[in-house]
Amino acid sequence: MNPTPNGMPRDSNAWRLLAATGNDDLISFVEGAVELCRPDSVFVSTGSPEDLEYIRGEALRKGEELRLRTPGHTLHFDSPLDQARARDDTAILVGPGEELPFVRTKPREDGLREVTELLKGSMRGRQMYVGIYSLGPLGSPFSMLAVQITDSAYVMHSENILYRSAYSEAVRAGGGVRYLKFLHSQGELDEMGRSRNISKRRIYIDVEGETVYSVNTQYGGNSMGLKKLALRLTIRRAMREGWLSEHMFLAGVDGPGGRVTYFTGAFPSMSGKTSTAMLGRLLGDDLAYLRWVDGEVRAVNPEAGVFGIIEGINSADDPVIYEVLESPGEVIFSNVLMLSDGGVYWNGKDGPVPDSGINFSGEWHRGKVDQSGKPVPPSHPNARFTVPLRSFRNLDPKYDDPRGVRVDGVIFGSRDPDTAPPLLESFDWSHGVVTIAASLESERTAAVLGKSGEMEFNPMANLDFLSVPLGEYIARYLEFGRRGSPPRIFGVNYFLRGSDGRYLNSKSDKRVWLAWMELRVHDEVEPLRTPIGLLPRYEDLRRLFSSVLAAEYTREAYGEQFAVRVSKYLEKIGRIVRIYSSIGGVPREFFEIMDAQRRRLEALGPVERVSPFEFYRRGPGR
Ligand code: SPV
Ligand code: MN
Repeated sequence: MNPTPNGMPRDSNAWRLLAATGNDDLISFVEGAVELCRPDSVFVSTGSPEDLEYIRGEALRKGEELRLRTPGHTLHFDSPLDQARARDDTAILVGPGEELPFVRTKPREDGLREVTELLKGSMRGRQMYVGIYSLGPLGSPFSMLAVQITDSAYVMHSENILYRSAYSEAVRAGGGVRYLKFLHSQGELDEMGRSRNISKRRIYIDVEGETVYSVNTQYGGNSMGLKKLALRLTIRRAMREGWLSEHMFLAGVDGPGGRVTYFTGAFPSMSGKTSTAMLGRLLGDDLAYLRWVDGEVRAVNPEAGVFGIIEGINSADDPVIYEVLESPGEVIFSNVLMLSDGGVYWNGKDGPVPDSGINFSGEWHRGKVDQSGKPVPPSHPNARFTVPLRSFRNLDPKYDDPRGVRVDGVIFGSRDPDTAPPLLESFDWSHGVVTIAASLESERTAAVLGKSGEMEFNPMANLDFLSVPLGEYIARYLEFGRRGSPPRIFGVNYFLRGSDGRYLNSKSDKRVWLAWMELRVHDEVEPLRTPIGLLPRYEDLRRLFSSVLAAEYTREAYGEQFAVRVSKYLEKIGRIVRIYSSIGGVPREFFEIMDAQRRRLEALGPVERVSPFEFYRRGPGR
């Protein structure tokens, strides 16, 4: 089939499937993409088992994925220059005069012109795949319909795993729905099937048209529209409509007496989000939509799978994920080391480092260095696995409930070496939003291109995706909490270091933190009031370390971990207030709360830190 310049042949199956939706906006989007990209043919997926199988087969046949030894396992490689989200090539397209602090923007007309030029004829000789998905459980008031167009079977295969196919829903919904729209092309490929023109990689988010264009890239975070590209669009919808679209996991935590309490948690990429979600009853590991429903905050996961970081996953620390990665079943590995026996290895996997294999850099052997003499690890630090949620044995049956689950706690995690304690609770919603969530700073990791290790301001772990002015986003967050009795807000930091540079906590300590938060939500444990918020008390942690981990917890460990780092906190307040003073639309309440926190800390005197036991003596404080 050769599409005419005027779009798809009317006698094609693809056309019939599209026309059946009766949605003009959807149809003209696909037709426009066909005209622009000039594919040889168009495949519209209905999400049927046959259609899903067809895409799996295409990914293998075209070499976008390689078959591995374990049934259902495949492997995909991205270009060495295309291993993470590309901030510098990503922009939000804005109208005249519109400004978004901290986020790359580009004038809308220029951006559309540029990306249209790059997409022109990009699918010649290829098939175009069209997938329709629901972000969120089918038929849920939380959910939105989205359409992905791509010339990559790997991208469509990934989205078939990560999202709920919704073709029938689209037919039912008809012309009345507004789709989120995504158009992706890998662009020209090199001999290994990787995007060749990485210097012309562009990811442009047209918020006005609720359409995202992505070209000359394959890495999932840049190419899969429904993940982080959709997040830019849904944040805007959420703000308009009074709900929250967040970079958060969603999980249930078991409490006493068979009780399950649900939490969401926002962490910058590679800072413990997935591993925290895995400790509980999993509903989602990356994204959550939160809404007020009948007087309570409820949430769903827009996704149906996990695109997770594989580095460091081993059977002791991450038994649930490890089991999935070692068992037959649908898994796409990306950018790990492929061994000659069809197995894979990733950095930190159980067992010895293999001698050789093939990885994102080509042939690999132990000791390999790159052009600059730097060692090339077996797998890229941002190597990933893509699996359906239903593969996890800790999946919560409510993950697909159209009503979502009631959220009682919201956790914000940072990767902070020297300021935030391992765990704290805010005094209330506003205090948490301002001093924990909006003040989040974290070390940069390999999940975005650039130098790892530098501290970055990352409010709500959502900064990369903020398509709305930060000041307004904060204002909406504060308002959200005033509409009823909101969830508790907690801060966690798994990366606090001692003066010798060593981490003060072990990986398993987060189980104890979760247990404490679960009890706090139900007011079953007393907190310690300090100037920065509510800390756990030593006696309670000692009891929980013993019951949860069968471990001892010493007064010394507690004293060191939970000291209030006064001078560091004051510096942080200075930095954060400077940032928010430089942008518009920040509510006055924000500065008042920061000021009050500063005054409480200053009242402690010119000290570097104060032991938590000091606050026992001072009584409940103010
Ligand atoms: C993250 O980096 O936050 C991810 C993976 O969840 S990506 O799709 O690249 O955003
Ligand atoms: Mn993420």
